Formats: sequence, C-alpha cells, structure tokens
Amino acid sequence: PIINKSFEERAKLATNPMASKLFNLMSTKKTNLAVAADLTDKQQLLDLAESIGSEICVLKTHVDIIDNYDEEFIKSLKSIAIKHNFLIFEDRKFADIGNTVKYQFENGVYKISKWADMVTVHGVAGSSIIDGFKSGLKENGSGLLLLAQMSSKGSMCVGDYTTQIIEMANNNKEEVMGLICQERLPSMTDALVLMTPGVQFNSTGDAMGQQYNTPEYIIKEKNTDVIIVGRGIYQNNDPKSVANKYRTAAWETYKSKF
Ligand code: 5FU
Repeated sequence: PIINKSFEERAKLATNPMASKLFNLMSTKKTNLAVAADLTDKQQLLDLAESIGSEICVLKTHVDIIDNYDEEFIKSLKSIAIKHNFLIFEDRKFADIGNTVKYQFENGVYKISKWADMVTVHGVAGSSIIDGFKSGLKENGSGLLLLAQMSSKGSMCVGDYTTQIIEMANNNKEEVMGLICQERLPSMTDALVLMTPGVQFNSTGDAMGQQYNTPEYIIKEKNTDVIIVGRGIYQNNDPKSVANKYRTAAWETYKSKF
C-alpha cells in the first residue's frame, strides 16, 4: 500500500525549487485546486483570475488562445497572482528538439520563460528536450511538468511510454517538478507533484474526446495531488462559489487520506 506523506513533508523532498514552492503553497493556503482558464479574451481571463484567485494554488493558461494578447496582460496576471498567492502554469506542451524548444520557451511573442512558473513538456522527442529548458528555467526557478498520461479518449501516453516518462522525470530531478497524469503509479516519487486534468462534478466527457472524473475519485482512488478544472468552473455563472466547491472536495479528500 502507498503511504501518504503530507504536502508539507514533500516540500522538503522536492528537488526542483518550484515543486517545493507549490507543496508549501498548497499546505499553507489549504488548496490543491488548479483552474484551467481557457478564455480567449484577456479581460475575461483576468476577471476570472481575480474572482477565483483566493481558491486556487495554480492558474493554468493556454496563452496562444488569447485573441487580444499583449504584454500588459502578463503584468496584470502577475500582479493578481501575487495578490492572491497562486502560481502560473502555461500548458504549452512543448514537444520539439532541444534547440527549438529553447527558442519556443524564451523567444517569440510570448517569451514564456519570463513569466511562467511551470510549463508542460511531452517526452516524445526523448530526454534531450530537457536540455532546451535549462537556461530558461534558471530565470525564475521554474519547473517542468512531463506529460505521463492524458485525459483524452485514445491517448497514446500509456504503458511503456508512461513508464519511460516517469524515468525521464526521475533522471532530471532539478528541472522536472512533476507529472501530468491520471493516477499515481508506484514509480512516481514523493518529490514530484502529480497534477490531473479531466475533472468535473457533473459530466463524464465532451464531444471532442475529453473524459472527466470527480475530484474525490482522482484524489482518493487515483491518489494524485492536484485537480485541474476548466469548464466546470469558468463556464459556471458563479465561478467563485463553484471553485470553492471543487476546492473543498479536493482538499477534504486529500486530508481524509491521513
Ligand atoms: F495534459 C492534459 C490532458 O491530458 N488533458 C487536458 O484536458 C491537459 N489538459 C488541459 O486541461 C486542456 O488543455 C484544458 O486546458 C484543461 C481541461 O479543461 P476542461 O475544460 O476541464 O476539460
């Protein structure tokens, strides 16, 4: 059986600085809810961040879906993140060779390395992709989240591939802060933060392959650390109060494991 350690204890085991920061933040703020803020208008996204900021540990962005993006948006988001004490996660899903992802991380319109506390990375190109992040990660002590599994129907991140991604994480302890996964597997160490998308109370999926589980099922039965909720929160007409419901469900389930 898996013996659970608290987020506070795991902050001390973490080898990436952002993993340690996130474990401590969850422990003190008492929330393991991340919100996927998939809005295409910058003001709507900032309004959402302001309204739910007190409930979350992490706000996840897809910066390239914002129609009216500008650098002011990042400044505003940063100040809301500081005010409400949450981290910013850009779900870029980098997947190219090391030399290219270095440019994609540090350059271009978004200059993600300047503001993201964490970013997602696919391991399909092999572990040398991590070399492309080394300089950029040092700018802010940020962390990588490797995609070990996906929530979507027919995902090919399964089996031996998943096993090799976990190995990649264990072999790159300074850069990798955690995994995106659907379940805790025995080889996933306590130093890694396990984050799970595909979470909603009242739906089992969408028309484009997304599959949902409840917060309780993910935290208790699948034993991961953080739930990532998108449409379940931002499409509700009272995002703040529904965010509080997800927060409470995820936090109470986490606490019930001790
Ligand atoms: F890595 C993954 C994954 O396996 N499934 C996901 O759904 C990432 N996601 C992201 O989580 C996806 O890009 C969305 O931003 C979010 C889920 O949003 P939803 O509205 O809760 O379905």
